[in-house]
Amino acid sequence: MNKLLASVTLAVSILFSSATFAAEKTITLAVNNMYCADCPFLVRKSLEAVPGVSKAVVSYKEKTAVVTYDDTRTDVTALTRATTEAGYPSAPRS
Ligand SMILES: [Cu+2]
Repeated sequence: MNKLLASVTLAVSILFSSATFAAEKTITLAVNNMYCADCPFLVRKSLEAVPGVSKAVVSYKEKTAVVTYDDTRTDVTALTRATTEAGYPSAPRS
């Protein structure tokens, strides 16, 4: 009984952790070419269109995009490509 309970608990915790922390990552990109207050909107839309991106917060003032994404579905290259194709070349901020 204890053994069964332990394996059920283990299974549930594995299920839970993969669902809750599905390899979610956050990265800050330095974004070029944002010259007016409408630009951040376009940058955000381009990032949110990438499958796997759950959140993109773009700052016109800071010239950055903070992107939350599932790294099993997308990667940094896809994110920078998306903004670049929208007219805003970006790179991970060091
Ligand atoms: Cu603009």
